[in-house]
Amino acid sequence: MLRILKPAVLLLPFCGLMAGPDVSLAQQVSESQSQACATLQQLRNLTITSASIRANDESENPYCYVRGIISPAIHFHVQLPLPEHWNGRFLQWGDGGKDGDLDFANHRVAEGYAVANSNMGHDSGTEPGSSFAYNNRQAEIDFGYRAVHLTVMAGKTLVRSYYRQAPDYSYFEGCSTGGREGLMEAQRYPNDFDGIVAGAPAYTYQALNVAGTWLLQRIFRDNMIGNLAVDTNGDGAYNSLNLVEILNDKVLGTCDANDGIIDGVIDDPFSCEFDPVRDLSDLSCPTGSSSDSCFTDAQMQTITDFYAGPHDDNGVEIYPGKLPGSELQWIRLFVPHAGNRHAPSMLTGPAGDHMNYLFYEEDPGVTIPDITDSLYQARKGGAMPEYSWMEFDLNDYTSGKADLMMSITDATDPDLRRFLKDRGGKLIVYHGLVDSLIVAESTRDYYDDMVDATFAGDLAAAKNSARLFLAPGMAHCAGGPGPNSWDKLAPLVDWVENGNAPDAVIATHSSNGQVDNERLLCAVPQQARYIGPAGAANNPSNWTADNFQCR
Ligand SMILES: [Ca+2]
Ligand SMILES: [Ca+2]
Ligand SMILES: [Ca+2]
Repeated sequence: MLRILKPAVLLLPFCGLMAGPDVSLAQQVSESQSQACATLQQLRNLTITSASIRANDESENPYCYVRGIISPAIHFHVQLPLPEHWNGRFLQWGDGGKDGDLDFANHRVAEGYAVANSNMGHDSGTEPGSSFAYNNRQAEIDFGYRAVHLTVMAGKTLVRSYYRQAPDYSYFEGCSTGGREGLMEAQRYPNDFDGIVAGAPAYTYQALNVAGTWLLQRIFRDNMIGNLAVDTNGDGAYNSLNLVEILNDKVLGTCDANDGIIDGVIDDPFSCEFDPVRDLSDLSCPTGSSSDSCFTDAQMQTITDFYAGPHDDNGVEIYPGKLPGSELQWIRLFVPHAGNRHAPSMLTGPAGDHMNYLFYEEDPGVTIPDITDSLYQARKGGAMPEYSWMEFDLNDYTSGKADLMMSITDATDPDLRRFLKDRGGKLIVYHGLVDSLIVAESTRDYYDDMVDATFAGDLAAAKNSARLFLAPGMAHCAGGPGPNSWDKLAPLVDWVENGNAPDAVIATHSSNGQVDNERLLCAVPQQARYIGPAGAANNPSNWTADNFQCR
């Protein structure tokens, strides 16, 4: 064995130089450049576990890749462009979902940013979903706010050591959980960044998980009596999604044209007056029957619940309902059907185990064996009692049982004076109007509250520091029937460094790689109005940014 192993070991360095990606790395990086990166392992007061040159699949330029640990369980990494490629900026890259891993932002590294990200204090490989938070307050605090801030501190320390200067500017970019992180930073650590872009922020973290769990309960109730997918041949598989399509068609028929353009997108869903009971009355099923072309009373109740959102037994709204026009987004997230094996992504993802581990001060129990089994009776007692999402009582939210966890996970403080005024920071918030995971109405509410608390209600003054962009037809952070793609960071950098406040950004929608719709997204309260060729607003060839104006 030794005879075979020995030459192989001796050959390894040569293999590294003569084959694979290391060839180009060796050619591009000098010994002193490699050494400058590796030296970061010696940094005092930080636990650095590795530092070496790496290739970037988004760039021809390799970069210095650093990993480290912050006690007790935060793992972080920093992507440092070589000194001659650094643009002088630090970027904290936001996380998604419950995170638990290291996220790369190779495209930003290619642009010259020094980028940091953490696992938020837990490893999703060993503790998937919310399970990291089972009787673990430290992990909850790290997930809530501590991991991001300390990663920023570590990242800036590495920047100073590697480039021998502090970053000229520091930014945060993220969506969803990343959006929550951005607002959390603005509220708790106002000196970390010069600019923050927070997309679809999960900032009312507990309330939105109440909403997700409750909507699952509504659609799974009584063995799925109100399911919006239909089992058309009685074989137990909910195979048809026709009713959701009909509902969406009805909503678009009521409100799509209100903005002057029939394009499958409702520019202002807040003013869309769609009443399912009234507007679907001609489509109710004859008593006792069911098909995929009519709505039963139970299905009508589900639809009403989705638009209304969760309220406690005293009628207090816990979270806004879904906006009209978002119906097709409900399918993937909430509707059990054959195409998702009756396991919608809200159940297998964020809401399925949230109440087990991340909601109560003391966790009520572990997840049931099969999370999709809504009829399962959780076993109580013993060392590992079970708890099913079906038994969650939303009154626990308003009665204060989530108060401790809200103080850790929620980023609801509307007073941003320290960040926006004392620090002079800039904030861009964006949210898609057909986002059905996190509802844009909640983000609009935060922006309004922030204007009140930080600028005494003066919107014009607020817009000098913080702008909100609502994207018609955009789903959760990306996708959807409306324009949903643009560079989220570039307008913020231009604002911070050149004083160019963004009145609008140009967003595109693509099908099969081709842009087929382009619009201005306007800073609230303005909206994009068509100013193109008269009488031709419905012609898709006129859906270009220069045919619109913010008003
Ligand atoms: Ca991460
Ligand atoms: Ca429209
Ligand atoms: Ca817990």
